[in-house]
Amino acid sequence: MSHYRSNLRDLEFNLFEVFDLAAVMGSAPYEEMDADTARSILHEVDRLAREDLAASFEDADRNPPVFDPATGAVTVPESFARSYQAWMNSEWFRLQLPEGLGGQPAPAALVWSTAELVLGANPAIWMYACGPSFARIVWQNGTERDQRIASHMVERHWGATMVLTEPDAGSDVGAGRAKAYPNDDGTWRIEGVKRFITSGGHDLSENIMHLVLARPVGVEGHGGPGTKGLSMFLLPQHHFDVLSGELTGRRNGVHVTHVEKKMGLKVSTTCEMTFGDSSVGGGEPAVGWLLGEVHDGIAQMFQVIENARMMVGTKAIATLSTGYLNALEYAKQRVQGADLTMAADKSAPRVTITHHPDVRRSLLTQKTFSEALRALVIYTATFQDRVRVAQARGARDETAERVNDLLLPIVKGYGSERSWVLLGTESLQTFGGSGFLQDYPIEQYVRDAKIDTLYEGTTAIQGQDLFFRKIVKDRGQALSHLAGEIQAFVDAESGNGRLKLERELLQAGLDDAQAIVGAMVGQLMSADPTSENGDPRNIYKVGLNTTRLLTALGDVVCSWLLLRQAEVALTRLGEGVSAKDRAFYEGKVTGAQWFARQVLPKLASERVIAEATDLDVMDLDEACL
Ligand code: ST9
Repeated sequence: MSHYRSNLRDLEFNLFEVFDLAAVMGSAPYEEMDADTARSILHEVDRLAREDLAASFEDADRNPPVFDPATGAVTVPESFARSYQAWMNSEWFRLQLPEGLGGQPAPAALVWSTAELVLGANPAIWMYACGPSFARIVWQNGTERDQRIASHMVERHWGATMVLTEPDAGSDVGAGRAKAYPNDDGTWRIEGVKRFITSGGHDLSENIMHLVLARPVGVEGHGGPGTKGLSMFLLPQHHFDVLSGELTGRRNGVHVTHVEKKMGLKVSTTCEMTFGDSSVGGGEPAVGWLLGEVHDGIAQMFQVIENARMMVGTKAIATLSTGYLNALEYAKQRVQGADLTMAADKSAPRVTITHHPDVRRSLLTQKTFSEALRALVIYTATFQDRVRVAQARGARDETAERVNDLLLPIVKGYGSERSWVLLGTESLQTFGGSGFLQDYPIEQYVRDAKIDTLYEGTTAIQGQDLFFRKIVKDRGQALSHLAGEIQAFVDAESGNGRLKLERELLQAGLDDAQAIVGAMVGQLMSADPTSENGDPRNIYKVGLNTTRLLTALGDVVCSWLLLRQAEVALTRLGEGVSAKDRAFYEGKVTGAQWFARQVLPKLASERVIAEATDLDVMDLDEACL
């Protein structure tokens, strides 16, 4: 049996019992999908994930890819290559693609559920396999030529990368210095060095398409400072015939010049890439095509980033979930100590650690956070589906667009923080000292999960994005919608009275989170120098609270989603169910109650802290730090 423990039952519960996936299937753009097909896809991907994909998880960590500095070649371990090819050969990646690009469109909620299975089994597979989803962005934004290129990317299983980061431009993408020079034939020549490029080099596909941000030079009115001066270019690793997709045998001047040595996720190559340097490789120029218009670069790259942020949040929860299920399995068979009620009796029978209150606390904490975060991912995906269903009708669902935007930093920022911390402090801890050993997968989970709080925008960036862009710039529209949904749940009197206390706790949690938003808006307004007593430094008060807000809103939304699940579970229990289902649904009700009672009361103190924010920390001399 592999390391991976999936939770198909909970995925199906979310998709079919809570969020009614069936409602979006059977009509455009998901005409070909129905509930039976969706279930069989999930089961098939689950089997593939637990068996073929998970098989190389450990080996690929112990024997990471090898980089040859003399040739720039990167070789991934054979075991991993087999798992990767099993995924690509299954062709399930077509579920993410529109029909025009050879896809078999499936609802986003289903796609992200399959993503959870792959990411939980062996996360780097999903990341190396992102060529088709990047092709989708090329296809959406490109000319006829670019659409042909996108089609080659899909049909020939090419890899792809997102190339933004530079040694001095990490969170601050607008500080990037890579330059783009126009050639006479309409192509562009790129020069510069990029860093932290995921999947930049490997031997898993015949070609890799790099989506590169660079600043055009020598073109009047273009290439100004900041992110808005960046354009997006398509640069293949190997040149190819645009009509047929066949490689021409010529190398492009895009070279891996270093592969990082990392704490975790070791099989995923993180590369330094050098573009168009005459002293590197064969000294070839790095030549590519501009995608769309010259000023579109950052907006286009954010289409990739939004998917990637959703992917990171899904990866985080996938790892937490398998961490929890591994810990649960261990706890159920690990005998240690006597029951606490008999602790004084040294001859009392020894019991499994599931009998100990602190282990129960830990297991329920792991269970409820992993199930809440799964619900958060799928709930967010339902808004992506609303957007696509409207588009298929030739319309726009602006509310769904806004709410999806609002939820993305929570999925990514809150999801990754909660998962990484719980994996380290609760899942690993359940194993006692054994958790520290390589005999169990948990230590690798912890190492592999840490990156989720870092790449694709750190937690600090997610907090800022949430407040400044998704709440202030949005004028609170998405937040009001979400708060309205939660309020409606609080006000409804279903759940046969069993969730009464939890509804009250949810009301208090919602009030606290909204009060934190209110305090921050007040701090922002008091930073306006044109207002009476306005002091620009008060913006620091906002900055001191953005991560707090991210966490507080995450807690409220997650608690609400668990309570929604509990309400469904209570209905099912009332209808009469099998013993196995009874345990599942009872677990849902008790879990939701536990989460509301353990997590929500803490928001009152977060509110007090946010409201009392002053500038002492910012006034402190650096020497005192
Ligand atoms: C990295 C790689 O970390 C990690 C692993 C990659 C794995 C790849 C695999 C991916 C798989 C994907 C799977 C897909 C599956 C698909 C399934 C489908 C069902 N939202 O605020 P301003 C735009 S790579 C949207 O002034 P600054 C917007 O155009 C490195 N757009 O920012 C805006 O213009 P406007 C990752 C946004 O001060 C413009 O930017 N690096 C958003 O200039 C300027 O905005 C990072 O993530 C948004 N949230 O720049 C960078 N925000 O306002 C982190 C901005 O007119 N840094 N735009 O609309 C940041 O995010 C910074 O805040 C900054 C600041 C760069 C945006």
